[in-house]
Amino acid sequence: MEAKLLLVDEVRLTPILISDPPLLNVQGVHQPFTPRLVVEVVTRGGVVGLGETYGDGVYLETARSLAEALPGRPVTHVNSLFEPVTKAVAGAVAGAVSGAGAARPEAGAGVDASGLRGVRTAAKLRLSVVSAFETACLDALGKTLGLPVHALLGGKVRDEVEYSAYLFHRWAAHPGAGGPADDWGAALDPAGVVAQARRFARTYGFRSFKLKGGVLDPEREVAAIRALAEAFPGHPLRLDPNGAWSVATSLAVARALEDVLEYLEDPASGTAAMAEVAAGTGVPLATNMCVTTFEEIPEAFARGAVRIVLCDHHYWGGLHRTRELAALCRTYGVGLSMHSNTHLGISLAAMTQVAATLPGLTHASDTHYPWQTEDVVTPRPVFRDGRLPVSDAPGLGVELDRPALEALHRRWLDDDGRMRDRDDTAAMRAADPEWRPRRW
Ligand code: GKR
Ligand code: MG
Repeated sequence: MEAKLLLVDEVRLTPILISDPPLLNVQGVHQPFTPRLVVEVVTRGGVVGLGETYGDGVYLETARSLAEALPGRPVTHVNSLFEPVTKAVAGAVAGAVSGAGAARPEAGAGVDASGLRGVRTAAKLRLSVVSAFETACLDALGKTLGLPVHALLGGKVRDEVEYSAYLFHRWAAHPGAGGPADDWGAALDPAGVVAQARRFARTYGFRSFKLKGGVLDPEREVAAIRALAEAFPGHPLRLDPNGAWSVATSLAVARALEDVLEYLEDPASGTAAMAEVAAGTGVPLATNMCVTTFEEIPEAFARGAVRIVLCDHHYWGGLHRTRELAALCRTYGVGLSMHSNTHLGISLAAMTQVAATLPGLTHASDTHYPWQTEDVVTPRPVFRDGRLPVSDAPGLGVELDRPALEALHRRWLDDDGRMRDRDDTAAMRAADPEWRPRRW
């Protein structure tokens, strides 16, 4: 193999808008359409590698700088590929981050307002973009060598990856006319949540269930988990209000559900509050909000704030760095699960490939994928018994559906700008102009 065939020839960036149902969270409601970004890294050998990440304006802007700088660099050098490039764009990104925070004052300066992934920083934003390029480089390298991505990460330790059903309180339709529709109907009480879980179990075979909390009063969310425990005795159950509760409320919920919860995810906001909750309950606490960077690990682990960290290759900076996080968790006896945000099949393939290589992945991974009615890969992945098979095909093992990509890009081009940045609070205010995020 001639080394120059592995040099990047061209990078194509395609921002898209994908249909998203009206799922409720502490920040508001999902918009009718959510931005994602598809990255294609083309090698001089003509091989195309795929990556996917958040598609909001600041991510796109950062991706454009990276895309310009990559041609001529080898896809094999994922450890050093991005450093000089990212330094060059750091200033621009820092400005964009403070700008985004300022546009959403109720979220607080520097707080991630739409993705609920903890504090928003320039470094994290940059890593979220780099991750899509890293994935695309690994996909291109794997396709060139005829090896799956998991082989490039040291090899799989399992043939299937287990996912959990991601349950949401939700409306039947988006407010106003014209948004996308689905046939799930509303779920705003325990019976609605159980019906949703039954459909997830019937259709996909999921055994483990996570309910997005921070939407209704905590007693009503406790009742929903109790109803799930009754409907699915012995199944792993999780509740995640994205830091919406005080320490006292978190402890009351933990007491009420201690006999049925697999874990309680981000009941309170920040390491100090999480440590206080952890000290007062035997229920394991998990997070994708107070441990989202390597810098946040020492304090959180030293204070015993969390027993499980949810990894996410997007904001941890790629598949290699996800494995570094896993090694740290293993060293400190902290469990590992996997976080998700609205995503398509390229990300799902990357999640599955890296999950297959993590011996310490002790919990079923989150995924929003069953909520998505559109995709840019073909054929669409199918969950059986709550699991996805780990592909041994070269690269990520997915094929781009170019007509679908073009259609979703056209939607992005035709948008008047309102959907290009995900803003769950603005979407909620379309229904209730006075609405403000609540805390209990
Ligand atoms: O999709 O509404 C949502 C979730 O709340 C998402 O934004 C979170 O990042 O799924 C995530 C979580 O586990 O916190
Ligand atoms: Mg969470």
